[in-house]
Amino acid sequence: MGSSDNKVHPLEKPFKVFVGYDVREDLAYEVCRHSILKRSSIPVEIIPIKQSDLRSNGLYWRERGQLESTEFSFTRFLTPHLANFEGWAMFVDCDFLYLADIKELRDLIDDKYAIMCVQHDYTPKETTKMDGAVQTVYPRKNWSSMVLYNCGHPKNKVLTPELVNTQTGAFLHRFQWLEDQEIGSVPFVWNFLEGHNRVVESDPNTFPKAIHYTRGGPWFDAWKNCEFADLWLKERDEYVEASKKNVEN
Ligand SMILES: [Mn+2]
Repeated sequence: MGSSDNKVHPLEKPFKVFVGYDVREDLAYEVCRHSILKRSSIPVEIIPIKQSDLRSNGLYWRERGQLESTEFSFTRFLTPHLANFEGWAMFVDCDFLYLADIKELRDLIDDKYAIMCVQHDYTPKETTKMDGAVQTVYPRKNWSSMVLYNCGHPKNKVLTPELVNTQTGAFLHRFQWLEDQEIGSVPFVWNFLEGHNRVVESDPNTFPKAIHYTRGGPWFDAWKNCEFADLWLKERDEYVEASKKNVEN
């Protein structure tokens, strides 16, 4: 048990992963969670961001707007606050399926940045998403769906509940509290947009490490045959099996 080995250190603080939770997508959340924990070689703490809890705790009070397609459209920006403005923490939508070890993503972290994310250059074809909610088009679309937050970075101190409850969607989703050079880049395979990004068989650097079913995933009837639906359904079956065992034991 030398200090030079790669084993998990017993005192290593868990990597905090906040997952956007929506009551309409409970199963998506559970499968996303399962996919992270199953493959992780580091301690991870998964925390669902539930709007109803935040409302009862007095951290969230803004009225729901017409353009919010999920319950976590704005609450995601409370991630640094929820992590006590300490260390790095991740936010991710619930409509992700992880295929790789989250340690690989954590190892990309660079303290010189305030946040890091996949910097998609992307205009969606659909005008509606999921169960008919309006799809809006804006710069930096989808950047905020998976973000590594340097919670202790001085620039992120502005992300108080007061600001998150009052600022516009454009300000928050475009990270307008930051300068461009304070936003680090992560390879697109960590936020691989189903229906948009493509696998090139000859190039392993294009194989998804985290699939984002951004148009809606197989937990919705309309998307049960989408690309990579088989991978999500397999993971769901594993999750269901595992949760049955947990009940029995
Ligand atoms: Mn999403």
